[in-house]
Amino acid sequence: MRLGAPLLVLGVLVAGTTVVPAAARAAACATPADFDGDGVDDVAVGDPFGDDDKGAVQVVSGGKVVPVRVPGLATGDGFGWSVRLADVDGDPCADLVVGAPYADVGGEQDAGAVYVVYGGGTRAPVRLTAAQPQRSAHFGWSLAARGGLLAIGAPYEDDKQFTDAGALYVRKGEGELRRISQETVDVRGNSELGDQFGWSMAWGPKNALLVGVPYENDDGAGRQVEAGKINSGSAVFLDDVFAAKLTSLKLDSPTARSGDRYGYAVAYSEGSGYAISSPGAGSVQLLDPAKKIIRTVKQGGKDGFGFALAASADGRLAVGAPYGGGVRVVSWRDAAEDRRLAEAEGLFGWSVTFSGNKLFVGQPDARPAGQVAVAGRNAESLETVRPPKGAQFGVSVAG
Ligand SMILES: [Ca+2]
Ligand SMILES: [Ca+2]
Ligand SMILES: [Ca+2]
Ligand SMILES: [Ca+2]
Repeated sequence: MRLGAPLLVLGVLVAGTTVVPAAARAAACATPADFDGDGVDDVAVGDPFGDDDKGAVQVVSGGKVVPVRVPGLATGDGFGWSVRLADVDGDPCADLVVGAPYADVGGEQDAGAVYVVYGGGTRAPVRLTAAQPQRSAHFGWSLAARGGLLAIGAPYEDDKQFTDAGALYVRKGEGELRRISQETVDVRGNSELGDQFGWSMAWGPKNALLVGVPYENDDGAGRQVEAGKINSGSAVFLDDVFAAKLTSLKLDSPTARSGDRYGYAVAYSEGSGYAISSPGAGSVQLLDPAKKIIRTVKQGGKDGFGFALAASADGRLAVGAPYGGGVRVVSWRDAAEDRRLAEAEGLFGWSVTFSGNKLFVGQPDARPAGQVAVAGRNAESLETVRPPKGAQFGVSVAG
């Protein structure tokens, strides 16, 4: 199959009706990670500066690299800055959730939008925005999705008078978005200048959500600004984001050092537990499902270790260190299983995701237009996926 062959046919919205091509109607998605209905698990790759700077997402399916189209993108939208693969609507096909955090919404510059692109080609894409779009909130900067659960980060959203304190939005199925910030009743912590609550998120068991707040300052109780340990970071566990009365737990940076950015990336693997990174310190905490810290993996802070995290279904964690530190794969259960992929060019490890037994690693700065490296579970050599056309292919990856 030729790279870039336009095989993916999405529903096209024409004058308010969805026109479904006959070929698309026949799509029968065979696995939970099959988006295009060819029976092969897919991985989505974001290129937010691709397609003449509107942003692009390509689906890697077997040997094919196929662009995903949505109508109405504008220059500078950053479509593909974040991406997740999940079955949002409960049909047999996986769907894509794509952030466009620089999209202008209702006249508000860079408020941000998120697209749900349904797999199988039977439904038109849906665009989600905040109920009150705010200039430079960057809604869609971060995403977490599992089945019908969707969380959307807007870490640059102002909360009350606190600039860039951050907020997140959650929904179940196709219901309304619920907004949560540190000022929401019973969420631990306070909104403060530049906290960037919602920078990272991971769904835990049931409706639990782990939220990274990497630019939080460790400054004791109460609300203080520009004091204490600047950008030491924190992480907030929300037990059930749809409960009428929220309950939560806040963990502060274990190092309490300025610039460690605890919570920069977070992950969860069912049955194994949570992971929370501190790229400034170059460390990643592994916690069990009861949120007890069981292990801290360290590599030092010079190479951005913990910049990106991805959890596999079988209890492995990939840790990206894109500034020259390669990627490490560690296990919640057994330290002897640790493995390392050597450093490679182009911000190798900027993004990571598992798909079945394979690990996909973004190299968005690789020449000429970014690439993604694919590692088999035990294979020594990496395969490389490149887009037919692009700018920084691999800024985000999702399997
Ligand atoms: Ca597929
Ligand atoms: Ca679906
Ligand atoms: Ca814009
Ligand atoms: Ca705070």
